[in-house]
Amino acid sequence: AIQSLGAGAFLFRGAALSAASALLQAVGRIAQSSPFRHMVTPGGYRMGAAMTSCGPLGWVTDAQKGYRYEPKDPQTGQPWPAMPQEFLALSTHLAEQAGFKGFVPSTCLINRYRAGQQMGLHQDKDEGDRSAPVVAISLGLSATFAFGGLQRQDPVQRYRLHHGDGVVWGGASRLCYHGISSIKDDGIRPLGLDVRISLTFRYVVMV
Ligand code: MD3
Ligand code: FE
Repeated sequence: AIQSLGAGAFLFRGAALSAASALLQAVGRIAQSSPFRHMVTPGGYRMGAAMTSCGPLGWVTDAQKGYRYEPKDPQTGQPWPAMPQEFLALSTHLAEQAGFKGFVPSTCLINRYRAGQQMGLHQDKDEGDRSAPVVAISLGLSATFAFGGLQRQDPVQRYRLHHGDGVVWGGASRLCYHGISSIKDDGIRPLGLDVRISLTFRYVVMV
């Protein structure tokens, strides 16, 4: 079932359910090479979600240089782990179903939230090319996703995202403010996970 969340935004309930355990195994392998870490914003705040990346580029931030994409993991000095084939296949497939043909992500940013962690309202605008959508897959604990407008003060709509759900954000939704409310561990732990993992796929052009 595909649900429209607004211009260019689509929710695919359960789209990653059958692939979920393979995706999580791949996340485990990626994290062995490039571990999850809490990065620091340009303003000096430690981020709540722990992050890692795979693919040709990875999103990083630190207090010195701020938000950017890097071809190597600054923590290991090595290139990011390769994008697993099943990541590529699923993200390209979901993008196509949402009307974005030929989506090939440059990176998958992997966010890991423990209970009590959140991600404040923000825009994703470090990617250079904003005609490509962002594709996101939720695994593990459920989350409440807040989806606003082009201005921070615009009203938000809230959606629950569950294990296996996929979302595509393109077109007019691409630059909308969004965030994740504090994660609750309600005891419903798909595949035994006591964390939420989100896979966010982006196409990045370095200028
Ligand atoms: C809507 N991650 O990594 S994924 C992020 O669940 C991020 O970890 C959240 O926001 C998470 O930047 C939300 C869904 C998502 C991702 C990108 C978007 C929604 C978006 C870009 C534009 C609009
Ligand atoms: Fe975001």
